[in-house]
Amino acid sequence: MDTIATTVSNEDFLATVAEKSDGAALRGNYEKADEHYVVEQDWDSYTEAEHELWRKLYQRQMELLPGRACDEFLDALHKMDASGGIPSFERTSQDLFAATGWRIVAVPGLIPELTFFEHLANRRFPVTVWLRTPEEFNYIVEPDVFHDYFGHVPMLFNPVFADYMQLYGKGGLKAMKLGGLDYLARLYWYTVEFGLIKTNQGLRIYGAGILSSGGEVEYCLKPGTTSRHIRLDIERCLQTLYKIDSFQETYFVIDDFKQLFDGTAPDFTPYYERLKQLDALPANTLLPGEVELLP
Ligand code: HBI
Ligand code: FE
Repeated sequence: MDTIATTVSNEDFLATVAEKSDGAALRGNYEKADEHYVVEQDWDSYTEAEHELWRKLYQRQMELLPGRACDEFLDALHKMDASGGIPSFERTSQDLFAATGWRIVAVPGLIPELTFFEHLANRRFPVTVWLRTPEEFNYIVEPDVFHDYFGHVPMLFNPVFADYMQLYGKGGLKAMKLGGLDYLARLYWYTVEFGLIKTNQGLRIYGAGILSSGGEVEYCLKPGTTSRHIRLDIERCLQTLYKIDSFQETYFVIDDFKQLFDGTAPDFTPYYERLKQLDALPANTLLPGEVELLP
């Protein structure tokens, strides 16, 4: 493992996240996690019922995503051949490393921001090892293996997006020193989790939070809803609050993945200084001059 900053102690982290997710204890088993919060995937421990649930989740998404997800996602997902059951992270990591130098690391669930950013900065994507229960088929609070693997990993096969994710990780480590973490979390939320991209055929989805969800795939591209679809401006995004437990009220749209990379390359320090003097914008804001991109 490459050099890593000191991570938050296990107890402090578990207490913090338990507090944040209003007391609900974390699902994962953190006992065997190493200092980078990495565990073994233990692929043999998955039950047939879990593989069957994975197939059902996968099948539901594949009924929704063609024509709505971006080609970069669909092409990579097809090559990953993960429809038959919960995949082995090791096997995928070999293909992913060959494509963009990224690897999957197995984690018990949510991990401290510092450790999370450290992994991204070193081209390691943390994927949760446990799968949701059948009762959580339509909605789950914490990211599980379906959200992390199905939603996030295919996009890491795209070289420009893969570079953006590493840049984001490095930016996260800096943001922690500058008190910019809350702002930067919004950029992650509105791009990596809920981002849309403009194509010749119309808007398409690249955000993992939508790609791995049931209802939001159709909703985010439906004309005439109260949600906004506006061109991504980094500083505007950093200032905008987001929704945790409902469909997004704003979707930020990029022209291409290079816009993400170029937008994240500059030093964000001046952005954070300016934003600290401003109020955050409500999630449904439309500022004068902003154009709605989904008629
Ligand atoms: N941990 N395993 C995991 N997965 C995430 O997506 C994740 C995390 N810890 C922190 C976090 N995301 C967010 O705070 C990011 O905005 C950093
Ligand atoms: Fe996610």
